[in-house]
Amino acid sequence: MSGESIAFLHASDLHLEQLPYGMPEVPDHLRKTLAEAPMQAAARVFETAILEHVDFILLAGDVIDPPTAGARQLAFLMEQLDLLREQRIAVYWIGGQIDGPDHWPEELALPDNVHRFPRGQVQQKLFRRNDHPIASIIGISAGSESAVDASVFRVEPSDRFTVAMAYGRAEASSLAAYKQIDYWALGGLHQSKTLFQSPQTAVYPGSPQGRSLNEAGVHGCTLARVERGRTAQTKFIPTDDVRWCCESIQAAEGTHRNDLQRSLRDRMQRISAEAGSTSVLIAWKIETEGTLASQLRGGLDRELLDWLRTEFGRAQPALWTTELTVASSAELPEESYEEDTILGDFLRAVRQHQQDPRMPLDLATYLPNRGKDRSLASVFESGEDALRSNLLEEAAALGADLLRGEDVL
Ligand SMILES: [Mn+2]
Repeated sequence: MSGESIAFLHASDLHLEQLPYGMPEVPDHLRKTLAEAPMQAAARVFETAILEHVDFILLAGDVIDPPTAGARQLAFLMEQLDLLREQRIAVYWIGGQIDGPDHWPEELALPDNVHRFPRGQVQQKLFRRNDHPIASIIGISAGSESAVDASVFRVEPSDRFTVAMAYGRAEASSLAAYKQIDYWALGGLHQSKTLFQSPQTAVYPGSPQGRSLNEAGVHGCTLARVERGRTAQTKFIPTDDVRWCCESIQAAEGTHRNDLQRSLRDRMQRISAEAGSTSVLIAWKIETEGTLASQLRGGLDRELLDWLRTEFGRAQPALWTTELTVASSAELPEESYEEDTILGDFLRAVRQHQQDPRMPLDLATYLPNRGKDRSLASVFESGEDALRSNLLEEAAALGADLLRGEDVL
C-alpha cells in the first residue's frame, strides 16, 4: 500500500426513473415530496461526495433506465455528473439490470470524469492522485446471470487498495475467498446489507430512497475511508427524503380505545424523534383480540386512521399513516364452523377456499366499473398466496363479527 489515504462513496440502485408506489391513497400535500424523493435522495448522495471531499464515487448499477426515465431525470443526472467533474471527483459506474452501458442514449455524451465498465468481461482502472496510482477499481456490468461470478475478479497480488464492482446476488463466503479484493462494491439490492467487514469489506448500500412498504426503513449510501493499511472504515449515510415504516402495536384483550390511542401517540413521538427531517409513511398493524378487535373492525379503525392523519399527518416533515390494519390471532371456535346459521355457511365457504388454493377468488367482479380501472382489478386477479391467505383470514374474522347476532333472534 502506498500509504495514502483514500475516501470514496458507494451507492447503487438510484432508479431515477422509478416513483414511489403502492400507497392506497396519496394526500395532496405529499404528492410533490413523493414525486421528487428519488431525485432528492440522489442529490444528497452526490452532495455528500462533494462535502466529504471523496476521491471517487462507485455507482454499482441500476442508476437510471433511460427509456422510461423522463427528460428531467436524465438532465438531472447529467447535471450532477458535471458538478462532480467540477470537483474533480471520478465516477466509476457498472451497469445493472436497467442501465447497461449499451442502453445509454448515444446523443448524451457523459463527462470525462465518468467511467463505464463493459459487459462480458472485467476491466481494471487505476485511480491516480498526482499521476501516482493509489487504487485499482475492477468492474463489470451485469450480464444475464442474476448471481455475481466472483471468479472473474481473480487478480495479481499488488500493494494497491483494490475495489471490485459487481451487480447481483452474492454469497459472503465466495467473495471472501478473494483476498486481493479489499472492498466489494455491490449493487442490485434495494435494502442495505453488509456481507462482511474488516479486514475486507463487502457492502450493498441499497437504494438511496425506498419506494414502497416493501422497502421500509432507512435508505442511504456508504462512505468509506482508508487511512492506513488496506481496511476501509465505512459509514452509512442516510439520504432518503421519505421513509416507509411498519409499526405493530399489541393491545391486550380488554384494552380501552383511549389506551390504544395513547400507545399510538407515544409511538408517533418516538418515530418523529428518530426521523429528523425525513417524512415518514407508516403502516400500522394492531394486534388484538376480543371486544377491541371487533370495535376496530366495526369502524374504530377508520376513526383512528382519520385521527392519526389529522393529528400527525400534516406536520412538516409529515408522519403520514398509509393504513391501519387489525390482526387477531385467535382462531374462531370450531363450533362456529359447524353452526347451522348464515355464519356457519359463510365460514365453511371461507374454509373451503383456504384449504383449496385452486378455488378461484374472483373478487374483481365486485368492483364497480371494472373496465375503467384495470390496475385495481389486476391486483385482485393476481392472487398472490400471502395476499389470499390474509384476505381469507380477515374475511372469516369480519364475518364472525358481523354475522354473529348479539342476541339469538
Ligand atoms: Mn435495482
